[in-house]
Amino acid sequence: MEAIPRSREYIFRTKRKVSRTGVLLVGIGGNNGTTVLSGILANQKNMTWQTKNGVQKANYFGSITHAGTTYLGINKEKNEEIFVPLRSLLPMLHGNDLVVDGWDINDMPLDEALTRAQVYPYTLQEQLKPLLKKLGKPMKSIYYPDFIASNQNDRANNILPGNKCCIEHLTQIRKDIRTFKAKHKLDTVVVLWTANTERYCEVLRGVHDTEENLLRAIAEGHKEIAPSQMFAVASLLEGCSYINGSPQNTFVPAIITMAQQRKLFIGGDDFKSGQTKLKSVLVDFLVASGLKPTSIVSYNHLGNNDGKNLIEEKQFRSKEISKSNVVDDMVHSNNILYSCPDGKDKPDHVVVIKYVPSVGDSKRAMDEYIASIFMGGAQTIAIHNTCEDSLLAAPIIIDLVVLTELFQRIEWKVCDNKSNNDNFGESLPGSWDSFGSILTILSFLLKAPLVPDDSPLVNALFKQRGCLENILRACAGLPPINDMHLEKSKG
Ligand code: NAI
Ligand code: DG6
Repeated sequence: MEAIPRSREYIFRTKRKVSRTGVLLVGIGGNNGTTVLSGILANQKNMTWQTKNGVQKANYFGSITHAGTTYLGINKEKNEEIFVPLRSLLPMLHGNDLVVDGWDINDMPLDEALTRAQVYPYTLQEQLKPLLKKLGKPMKSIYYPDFIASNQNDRANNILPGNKCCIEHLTQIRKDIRTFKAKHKLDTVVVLWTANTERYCEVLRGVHDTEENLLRAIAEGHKEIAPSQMFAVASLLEGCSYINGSPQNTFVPAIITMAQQRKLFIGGDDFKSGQTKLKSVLVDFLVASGLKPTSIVSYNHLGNNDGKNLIEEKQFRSKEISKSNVVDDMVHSNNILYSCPDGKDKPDHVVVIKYVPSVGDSKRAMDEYIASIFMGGAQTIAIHNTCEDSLLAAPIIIDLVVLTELFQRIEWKVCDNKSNNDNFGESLPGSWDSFGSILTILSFLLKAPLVPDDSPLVNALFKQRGCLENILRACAGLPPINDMHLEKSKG
């Protein structure tokens, strides 16, 4: 192969005024919904609470935009590495500034839903409850029973009339978005799905392919239109970006085109919290070291309502797909280890999820990795990861909103006069343009990143972080991190 070095200059510009932003959560009464809402309230009020280990303060740990840093360089005097908060690079929303509301098919008031979630310690719950009580109940939602597990039926007591899609549902959701925006005098609203995992919809020509067909199918009450698609359509029609925190295939071609035509963002799918984050680091480490993963087996058990919903085959299948495709890029990156052209030597990858009510939100994830090593040896790594699932997901939700708002303010172009005129066969913006509607830059936060057809799918966690970090750095006029450390070389 021959590679020809070329250079090209890009210019980025960022509007500095942060928009007043609200987030509407679909599924606000669930574990993630109440955890993220309460976490923001606790931070806004600087809450502290007593634990057996001492006093705990509210924080935003787990949020890359609030607790992540970036390397700035070394100082002259001592050759020390200097790191600065990632959020100091560009004007960014703060979690405390977010206005939150949402819908749920269950009418439990939010203060009671906080208790139901069993995520926060009792003493913190007691401080949060009066604040949540003032917020009352979630807005009524739409419920098409075929899309989530039948065991959720008894939760569905806060729903708009009708059990299949219709224009009235779309109209009401759009009205809710407009009312929320006006009530809080917001510039920007992001709608985010953190409701139950739905089954995949069957993607049909004449239904899911164009905006016109989709809107007609909605009006006709087509059975393959999922509630999540209704929310996505309503959001885009209201000029709002839409994020999918669950694994289902909400983003059918018509919805992608709707976003592209309106220059709005969509991002998904499925929050990447614990087990998958670790997997996308561990497999990267093995493959990058020249070790060949041959089997990956991931067991989970959890006892929250998410686990209950995933008991049923179709909902489990959505999650299984999203959890299983997360090592493909790393396997593909090394054809020395994986040399079979038909992919027959890909690692075996099995995902098991079991519902065990007594562990509640405290999910157990057990993984076994076997890798083929030097001279036919085998390395087995076993991991046991215990954590409140919602405490990992909540800061990710905040990041998704903060970054979506930020990327709405960024534009870029290729600088004509300094670029090589040859565009290497690519179509690149010569005039100011925003990022494409499919917000791939959010991949670090999502298990099954949605990418445009012509873009590579990257799952390796630190490549995803590098993409995000380096784009933020570029916008601030800093070079990408290259880890060559030439700046430290004295010789
Ligand atoms: P949850 O079951 O506690 O909350 C979901 C809420 O959505 C429930 O209150 C339910 O009543 C509501 N709901 C269901 N259908 C609805 C609809 N059509 N409209 C409005 N509300 C509806 O589940 P949890 O733990 O909050 O998780 C939420 C989603 O996030 C699940 O799909 C889960 O798979 C996904 N997820 C969670 C992660 C985590 O670490 N907690 C990570 C990755 C994804
Ligand atoms: C059991 O796997 C339930 C799921 O909702 C997960 O807890 C969730 O998707 C988080 O998965 P991960 O792999 O990102 O930790």
